[in-house]
Amino acid sequence: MDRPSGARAVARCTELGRAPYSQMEDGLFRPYLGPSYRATCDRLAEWMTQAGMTTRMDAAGNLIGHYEGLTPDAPSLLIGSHIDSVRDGGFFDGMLGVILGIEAVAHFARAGKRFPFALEVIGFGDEEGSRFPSGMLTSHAVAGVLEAPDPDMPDWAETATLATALQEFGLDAGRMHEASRRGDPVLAYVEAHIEQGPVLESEGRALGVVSAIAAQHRYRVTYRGMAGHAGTVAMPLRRDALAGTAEVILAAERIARAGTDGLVATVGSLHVMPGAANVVPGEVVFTVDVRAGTNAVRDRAAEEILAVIRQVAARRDLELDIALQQDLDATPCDPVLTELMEQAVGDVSGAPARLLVSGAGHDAMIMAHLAPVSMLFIRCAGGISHNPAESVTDADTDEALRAMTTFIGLFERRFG
Ligand code: HGY
Ligand code: MN
Ligand code: MN
Repeated sequence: MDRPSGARAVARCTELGRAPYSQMEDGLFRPYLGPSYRATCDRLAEWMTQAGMTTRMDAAGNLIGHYEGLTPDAPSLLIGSHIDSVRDGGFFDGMLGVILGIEAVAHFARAGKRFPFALEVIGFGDEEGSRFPSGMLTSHAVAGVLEAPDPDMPDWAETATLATALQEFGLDAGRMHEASRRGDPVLAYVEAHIEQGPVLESEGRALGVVSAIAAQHRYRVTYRGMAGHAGTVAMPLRRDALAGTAEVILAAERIARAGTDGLVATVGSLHVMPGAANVVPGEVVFTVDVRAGTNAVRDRAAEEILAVIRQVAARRDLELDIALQQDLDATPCDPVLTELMEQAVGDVSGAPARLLVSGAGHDAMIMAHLAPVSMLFIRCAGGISHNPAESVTDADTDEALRAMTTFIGLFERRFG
């Protein structure tokens, strides 16, 4: 396949779904700054170069491909998504948006087409927070809104700190902020991403246009009780951290089920210590992820869940530590860009575009602090994501590529 196409984009995402581009033997885990991340950046840089771009790694470890505009000092249109993945994730979450950016540039390079703006394809290093407990770290750096990250922040596996991981990668934690594009002539940021939900498939549509991205709070909670012998500690005497956590999990589900405006709450990770069958759990570290279409609904639900967390700690005599790890406001996409994206989708699909709110978070939420943003959604089978069963079709991806190149043409007409 030597020409840009949906099929080539799918094939490339699939190639990157296994070793050496994955840290897992039998699935995909591509953590920020790990060896599989380095191998993936090298492969993407090859494809960027073949597409007529120059490439660089910025101070936060993001990979950037640059397709010159009509003049060297032309402003930039950024197109991108994230390179990292969740553990045992799908091949297309994030990566499809990076690859579609490369395919769109390759399409124009083959035609010898240049624009009054440069096209820059950016692969963000850390969106998922799957290596360090801090998602979207590197788009914060690019958007110029990175609050000095703790260089001693340990990764989830506690094998490295942010500083040592960056150092191994040839970067310096103290200079991550130099990735900032604040003050640069960045015209807009566009992200193509799988929907990760069932709407497009249920309506028989290949593409959708994102109107807004849901608000998010993510907490890391620690309950410390008392480890003890499972055979000898009487029930009334126990300070069982896991039993307490179980109460919180069910309360979070109950509160979210009763909510409105797309409210969802998830306890997704749970670390039980010491984790032995014959020991009363002494300590549990778990996460609580709360999202909704508006900040107000997110905040109300989060407060309700936090109140339960505190009540359970008091009643069960558990020490408590709560850390807010992710605090993302509901983010509307730029109305003018969204209209252009709707027009592009309408042109390629022959039907009025479907607007929808994204429950999943994206780097576009952060890039909105830097420039106007727009997002294109692509149907994924069963809406399945963060799961190796995640899949897209060549045909849908081809339609997405045509929508992206059409959008860039409309963008040139409007802003060129
Ligand atoms: O959690 C999210 O919404 C995204 O996958 N990081
Ligand atoms: Mn994801
Ligand atoms: Mn994603």
